[in-house]
Amino acid sequence: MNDNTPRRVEHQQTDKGYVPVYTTGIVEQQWDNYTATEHSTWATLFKRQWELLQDRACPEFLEGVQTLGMTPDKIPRFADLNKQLREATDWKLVAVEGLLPELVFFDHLAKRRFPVTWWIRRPDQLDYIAEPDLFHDLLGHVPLLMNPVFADYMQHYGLGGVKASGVGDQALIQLSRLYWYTVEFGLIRSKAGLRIYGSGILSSKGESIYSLDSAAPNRFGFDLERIMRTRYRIDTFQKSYFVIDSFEQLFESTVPDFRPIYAGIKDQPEFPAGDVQDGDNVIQRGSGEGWTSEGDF
Ligand code: HBI
Ligand code: FE
Repeated sequence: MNDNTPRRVEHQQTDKGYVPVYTTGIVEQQWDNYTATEHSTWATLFKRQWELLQDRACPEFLEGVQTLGMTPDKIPRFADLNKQLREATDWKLVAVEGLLPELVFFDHLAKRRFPVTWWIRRPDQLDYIAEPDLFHDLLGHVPLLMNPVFADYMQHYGLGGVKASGVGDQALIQLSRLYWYTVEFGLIRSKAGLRIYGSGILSSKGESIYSLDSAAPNRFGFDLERIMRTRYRIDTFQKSYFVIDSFEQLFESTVPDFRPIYAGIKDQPEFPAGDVQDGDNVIQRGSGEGWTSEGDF
């Protein structure tokens, strides 16, 4: 056991009873085993998003892709990306099979390791896949880890997760909403207008267009407590987006101790994904067109 051991882990039944399984979930990327089809899936998805994102993604993302040297030719080798990441922000990618137990995931982030799913989606899943794959993890999450302020936010988020797991399940749900509405589906104001920084949008053709252009969703100014009380969609485009002014604003939101916030909102009602409340910082009120009422997570 070393200092990479998470504090609370899964248990497994053995002939000695239930024993903790200490696992980081880390595997090898095994780059040589990718098939021509898999490289070609990367190429298709990368070209399509790169073109679409030129005037939609925030400048920090576009710069990150270029400095990392990601190209459509081949699925990137994590070891190559790690050289650039190490120099820029001292983050490191580790290959994993997929979703990790929450605390294991938080523990990686807290140590500036980002878990990247090693496998890529099948050719019939180009437009939608329910779980994170290599394309979502690499193109969606990794370029912004080259930005020092965003990189620090991600580490602090992980540290907050480790702490929240000692507070209780409600705190973990509230914290996961922060991840969802920032890291996965966040929008940011830039000099050139509204831009995307959330990985779930950056890796989706449909939502890259919808999140900025559609009149259907609400767009609110960033509000930590509001986010922590807001449910979200996992299998449709979002009904609400939260817009930050800068990555500094995002980082500063994770500096305070969240415990008084968890305590303060513990007995307050949560909000449906698409609702607008009195006192909301509304940038654009959604038309709600095309929404289904059921299905908030
Ligand atoms: N594991 N590999 C991986 N990637 C994630 O984004 C991830 C995870 N485990 C848990 C998790 N996300 C969620 O709990 C977030 O809300 C933090
Ligand atoms: Fe993600």
